[in-house]
Amino acid sequence: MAGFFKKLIQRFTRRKVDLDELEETLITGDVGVPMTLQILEKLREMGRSLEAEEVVDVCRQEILKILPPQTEPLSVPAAGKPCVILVVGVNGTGKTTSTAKLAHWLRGQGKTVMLAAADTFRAAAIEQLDHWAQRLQIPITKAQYKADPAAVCHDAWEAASKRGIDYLICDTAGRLHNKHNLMEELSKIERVLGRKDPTAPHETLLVVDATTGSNALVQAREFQKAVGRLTGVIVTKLDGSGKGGVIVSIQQELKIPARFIGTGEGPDDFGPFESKAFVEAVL
Ligand SMILES: Nc1nc2c(ncn2[C@@H]2O[C@H](COP(=O)(O)OP(=O)(O)O)[C@@H](O)[C@H]2O)c(=O)[nH]1
Ligand SMILES: [Mg+2]
Repeated sequence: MAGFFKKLIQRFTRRKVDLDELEETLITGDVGVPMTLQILEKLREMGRSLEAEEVVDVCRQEILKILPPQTEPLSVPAAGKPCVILVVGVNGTGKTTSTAKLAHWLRGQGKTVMLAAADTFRAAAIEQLDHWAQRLQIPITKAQYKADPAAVCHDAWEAASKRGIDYLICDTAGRLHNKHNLMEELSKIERVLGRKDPTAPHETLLVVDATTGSNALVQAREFQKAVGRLTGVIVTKLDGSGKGGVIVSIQQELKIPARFIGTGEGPDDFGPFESKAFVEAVL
């Protein structure tokens, strides 16, 4: 993973860091304007020209200041009721894959899990999640193509609750081009789940694709506005791209923490977000 810190060090070998160039590098690294300004101000305060390694250290420290310290990656289920996680986001970001990976990860933590195929808008989405469920041997609740997604979540909740399942993870549709319907659909899912358990859904996780850069920030803004209670972000496709700066801008602007990261297409290419590892290895 060649992150932009590494590129920065390469770029400024054998010469002092030029702050205008640094500004451009930070902006293209998707950390956002506020963080870029914060870093530049810090460097100006230091009042001397710096080597690239020192600059990278300052960047890391400033970014770590705004990322939340390590917390539990997910809410804990209350006795007798599943902890419900809604997985939302634009098509192609990795919702279905992340739903499966998250289930697999939770099971690795000794939890029981059920999947709900609530993206009924595309037949392929139901098949894709079902395929993962078979492969990973995880129970799934699914319905026909074009079935009511809220009804799927309702039935899944009933089944999960009856079986004493710890976590119910609902994969949802992501057709942002029909935003109004999508948002209506999500609020209906929330209402239906809320009738089963007033505290559900416990988590609404937005999936964003790191390689889309600042588009991910725009998506986070839109979903935050429409859904109103995103509890975290799953950032996918951090493998290979060296892009992950958007984690910083989403945290800083919207105060939504990254909770999990995806680093490949396999079930184990996934894990909790760790801020220190992130600034050291990903950026
Ligand atoms: N390289 C890589 N590919 C990913 C990752 N997460 C998902 N994908 C791929 O991205 C594509 C879209 O994923 P999918 O889960 O179907 O997205 P959805 O439309 O949001 O449900 C698939 O080809 C996935 O295998 C990741 O972390 N890394
Ligand atoms: Mg999908």
